[in-house]
Amino acid sequence: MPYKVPDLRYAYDALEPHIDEQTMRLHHDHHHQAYVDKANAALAGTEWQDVRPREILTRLDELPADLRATVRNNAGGQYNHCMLWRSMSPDGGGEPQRELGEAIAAAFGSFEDFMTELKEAAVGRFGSGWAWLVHDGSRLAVVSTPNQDNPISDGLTPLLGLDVWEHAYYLRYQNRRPDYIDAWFHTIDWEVVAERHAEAPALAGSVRNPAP
Ligand code: MN3
Repeated sequence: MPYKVPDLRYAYDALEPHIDEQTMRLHHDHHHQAYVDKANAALAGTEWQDVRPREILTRLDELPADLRATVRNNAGGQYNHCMLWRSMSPDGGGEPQRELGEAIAAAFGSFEDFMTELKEAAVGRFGSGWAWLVHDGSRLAVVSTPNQDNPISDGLTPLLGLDVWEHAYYLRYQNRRPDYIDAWFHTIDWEVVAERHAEAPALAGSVRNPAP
């Protein structure tokens, strides 16, 4: 099955004023679509065409050398953006509760300390890339990646990804990446992140110890 761009669960303007409608239209309909089209073109007719992005990204070293960079960038673009749209909500923001809230406090000291660390990772990412909240199999951590790389390729389980490509914010925030990040925090759907957190230990184990 070729990859496809999933429909948003909310209207393009539903994340206003934090993320503007025009950015959402361009980002979802054009930037994300371009990753999907390039991934499908690269994978068509190969033994990898029916393998889901999540699995491909854990097995990049098995890909033929002439496919690897294209698939890494574009299957990565597909996986990262599917995660991103699901992570945002018009009812987002606030703080995670219960197990995820406690795990964040245990790993970072407090929710505010976590926000500071994620923002520093995102602001400090030179050029294009992402900042992530990940589960490493035992606890939470913040990492950043260049381009469309996903932490899953390093054996980590991503729970939340913050897109700091200029296409994610330039129309409204121009060069003010920190202002975009502050606004984006108001869109995070912590219930979705909590669901990923609940599933994370099993997923991390399966990546580290793949079935034969
Ligand atoms: Mn993007």
